[in-house]
Amino acid sequence: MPESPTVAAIVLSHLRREVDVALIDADDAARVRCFQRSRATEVVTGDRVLIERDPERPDRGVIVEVLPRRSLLQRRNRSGSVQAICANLDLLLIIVAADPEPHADLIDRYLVAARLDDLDAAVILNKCDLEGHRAPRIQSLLELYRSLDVPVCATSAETGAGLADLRALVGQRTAALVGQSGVGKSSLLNALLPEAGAEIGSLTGKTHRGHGRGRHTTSTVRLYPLGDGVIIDSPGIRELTPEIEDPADLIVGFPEIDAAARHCRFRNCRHDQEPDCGVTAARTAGDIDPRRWRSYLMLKQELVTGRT
Ligand SMILES: Nc1nc2c(ncn2[C@@H]2O[C@H](COP(=O)(O)OP(=O)(O)OP(=O)(O)O)[C@@H](O)[C@H]2O)c(=O)[nH]1
Ligand SMILES: [Mg+2]
Ligand SMILES: [Zn+2]
Repeated sequence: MPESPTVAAIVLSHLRREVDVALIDADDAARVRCFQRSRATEVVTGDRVLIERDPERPDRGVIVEVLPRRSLLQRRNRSGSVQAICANLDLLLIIVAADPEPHADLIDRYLVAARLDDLDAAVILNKCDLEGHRAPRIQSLLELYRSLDVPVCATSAETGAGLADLRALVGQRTAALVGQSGVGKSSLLNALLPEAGAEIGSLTGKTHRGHGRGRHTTSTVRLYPLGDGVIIDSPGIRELTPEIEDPADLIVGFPEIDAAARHCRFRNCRHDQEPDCGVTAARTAGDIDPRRWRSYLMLKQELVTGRT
């Protein structure tokens, strides 16, 4: 029997060894459930792959090759192992809301991951229909990221405010909705793409004990075509340790600290007790946000101890 020819496809989602893909450049844009041959590169949502369709059942296939990735968003698990989140991203949409209260350090960590992977990033304040978004702590948080040249936009999945801006921001790119649980990532996806029909957390659930904490509604990373671009919904997370080979590279996610460090007298300055330290000077002058500094130190500590 002749082998069936391989066709190109994009990975929509994957659960264990079952991978759902959509054919690229095929007349029918068919969806095919594929299995991965063991010992092959572990596929991840967003991967471009070559598949062989089952001649008997065209909705079934086998992944024969994972094509080279232009980016790979990864995190380090508590156990220390590296987990891939999605491949071939261009843009990280870091979603926050006044409720649940933002974990600012998580935003910093996403920005580090984005910089290291050469992705663009934006901070999106969703639920802007809620009064709480006007609170000074929320506004000053957004102001901080604006000052670091991170695009910031406000949306409401509920009223539709800002959705046109969000759609324009994605444009022809591949963007992932990331952030804490309960901020409205899946709600934004559904608002942009009603046919996505993603499950969203119930209001009663979210007002329960453990609000936005133990409760995660979305459980898999899933990709959807959005106009000429692509949007990926992902499960909410509480913690993120970006995968960084050299802890010294962490600084790319903290451009204000990096800029100040250029004024240190010593090249290997630890910005601690050293004389003529540019970072200490900038912190004293109030040019480095104290929370950002703590966030940087904590992440650095984590990366260093995680390796010993
Ligand atoms: N008021 C208001 N509520 C919203 C908005 N967007 C989402 N919500 C509500 O917030 C809750 C959580 O929404 P989800 O879309 O499930 O949140 P998620 O970020 O996908 O959560 P996970 O899948 O657990 O990561 C739901 O009760 C939504 O109805 C919004 O713009 N305004
Ligand atoms: Mg969700
Ligand atoms: Zn220094």
